[in-house]
Amino acid sequence: MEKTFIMVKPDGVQRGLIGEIISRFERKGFRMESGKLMTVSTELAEKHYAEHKEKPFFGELVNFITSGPVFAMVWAGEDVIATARQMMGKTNPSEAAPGTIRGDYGLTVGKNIVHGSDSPESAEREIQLWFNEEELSSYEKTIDSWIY
Ligand code: RTP
Ligand code: MG
Repeated sequence: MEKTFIMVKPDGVQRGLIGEIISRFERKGFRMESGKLMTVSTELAEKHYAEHKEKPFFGELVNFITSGPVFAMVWAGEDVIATARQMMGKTNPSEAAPGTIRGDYGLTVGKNIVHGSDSPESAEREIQLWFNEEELSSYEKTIDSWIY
């Protein structure tokens, strides 16, 4: 089953949107496999956003992501990487469609509420970077045997 790394960024945590974001992915039918509230070190932030190292906004990006707690998660499901990106909307909230997380709640490109891996390679890399082995649990939903 495909897996992706999703993170509620510091602005999403401060605005009380952790539950709302979890709800959207849950209701869609995806399965959360790991999740934790944590403060991000500069080292982790720089590794996570390494692809943007040369960009003019890199310093600002690292400062922002380390500015307060984030909620880091692993989600599983068929095509979850691309579907989660669709559900998040475009990077710049002013271009993100209504109905997407960034379209509904984002204000500026620097504070756009949520992160999601952009490819299978990124997902693999980011899950390994943010979670250790004991924190990663895969499970099957057994609800069909509980209700009818
Ligand atoms: P993310 O990695 O956070 O999920 O966002 P993304 O894939 O949609 O966008 P990406 O190109 O990877 O950019 C990473 C984050 O950098 C900030 N950014 N600022 N000031 C700017 O022009 C600018 N451009 C990008 C955004 O917060 C973006 O989420
Ligand atoms: Mg990105």
